Amino acid sequence: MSATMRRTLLSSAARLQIRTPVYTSLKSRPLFRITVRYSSTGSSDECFKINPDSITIFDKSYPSDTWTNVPPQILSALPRKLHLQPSHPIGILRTIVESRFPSSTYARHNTLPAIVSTAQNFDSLGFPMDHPGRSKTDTYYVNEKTVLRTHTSAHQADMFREEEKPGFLISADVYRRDAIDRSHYPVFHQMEGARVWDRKAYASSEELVAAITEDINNIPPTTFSVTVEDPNPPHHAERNPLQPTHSAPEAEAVAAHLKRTLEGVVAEVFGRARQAKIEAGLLTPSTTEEPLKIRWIEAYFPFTSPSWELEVWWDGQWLELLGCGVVQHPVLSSASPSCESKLGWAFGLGLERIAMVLFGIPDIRLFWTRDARFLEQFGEGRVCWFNPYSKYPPCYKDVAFWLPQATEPAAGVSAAGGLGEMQNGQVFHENDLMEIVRGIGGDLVEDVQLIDEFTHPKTKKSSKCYRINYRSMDRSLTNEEVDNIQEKVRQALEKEMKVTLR
Ligand code: FA5
Ligand code: MG
Repeated sequence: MSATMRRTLLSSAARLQIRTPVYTSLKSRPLFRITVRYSSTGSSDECFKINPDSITIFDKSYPSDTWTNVPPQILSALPRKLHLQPSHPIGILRTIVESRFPSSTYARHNTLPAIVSTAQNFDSLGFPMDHPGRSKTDTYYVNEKTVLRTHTSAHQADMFREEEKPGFLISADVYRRDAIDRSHYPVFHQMEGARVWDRKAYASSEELVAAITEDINNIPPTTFSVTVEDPNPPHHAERNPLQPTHSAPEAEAVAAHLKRTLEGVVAEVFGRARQAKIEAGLLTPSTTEEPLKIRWIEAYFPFTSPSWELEVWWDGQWLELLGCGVVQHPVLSSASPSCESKLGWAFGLGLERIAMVLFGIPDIRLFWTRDARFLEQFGEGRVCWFNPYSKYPPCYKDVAFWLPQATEPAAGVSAAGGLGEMQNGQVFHENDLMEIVRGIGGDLVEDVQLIDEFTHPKTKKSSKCYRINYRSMDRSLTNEEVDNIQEKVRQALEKEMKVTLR
């Protein structure tokens, strides 16, 4: 293969590794803007209506503008609230996590509205203006100042301001434009937790540290054992710095409380998962004698420092469960003057990823099915191993195209207005392709993978080939039906993304 011709065949494992987490990367990407217009309006039983100049959602009207990019099928998910259904795997898991947090200390918030301001979702948390998470390619905008929350952290500042208890727990649906595969869906559920201490209640920093350390004893014990790897120092001047407002012993005490709390959550959840596997005959009881293995790794979030991610060793690989850290003092002090004297921790965990291993659910789309064969397998307060009712045959179709040539971005579009990958003067953002495929194929799309890309040595034009894998959760698809969808996808890619089909 010549040096000028770049041709890569990417396995799905490699694709997973190259994807960067939304809120941990700060890489800057060149300007790119795409406008996808959706003409459909919600049917009469929908909670929304898309009008020419506005969107009405739950009877509230939002003027639309050049930022508006939220499509009807995403708005349709707003009333589902899987985390509030007591017999749904997401609701069952939410309740298990809650059981680790005494309600006397941690207030519960499970019905906060999904439509938030950019101030709540980004500004209150100290996201820089050029953070990729603000981009239209990553976030669903109702309009310039209004988004579907991309994480439960959007409510942190409000909770710090309003909540009288020293801690809170939130569970909620969150929305992100993202890849399509078995573990990514544009709507998923998160739980946010936080705990603060007020310096004013203590005579000295030593007393504060002693009180936080004493509180570790109040964390409820678990019957399941875990081994914890925590190879890094509790903070590091460059990689994971202390905040200027915290002494080392203060930050270390807060971090220890945070880590012991979350280790308890993981021990409980994965201990129950093992039991369910034994009951299903998938594990021998002797395996339970090996403790679960979890590890802490250093991370970055704009709203915590130091920060970590927690991973669990499961089925032969490390699985990322959550992000957390010591709350950035400006998040507290800007929330309210009464929070100026406080310090504490926060975490955010993804419920789907955990529920998939807890219940043995092989595909993230299953959480959204209304098929009784799925729903009837689960009961309130019970963890059981999912018994697949059937697996229908997959059908894949490839689409190959040349990328469009770059055009000047429209005047007045900020750097956050659309970020794309620039290749030899051609622009392309994969999430826009994912969104088009999802908009047409809906839940019939199992995954979409880049299988081939190269740059022509003479023209320098770049080509990409994506494989779209179609499979229904509930029935067999006909070839004709899939051909039909694929043709619509091809037309939409040509029209909306200005690619040249090959
Ligand atoms: C956040 O969303 C931060 N708000 C977490 C946080 C809260 C950090 C408080 C510090 C303090 P992140 O983007 O990594 O971080 O997502 C958190 C978790 O959500 C991930 O660990 C993962 O379990 C889950 N998650 C993220 N993206 C998806 C997705 N597309 N589908 C399913 N689960 C996802
Ligand atoms: Mg992450």
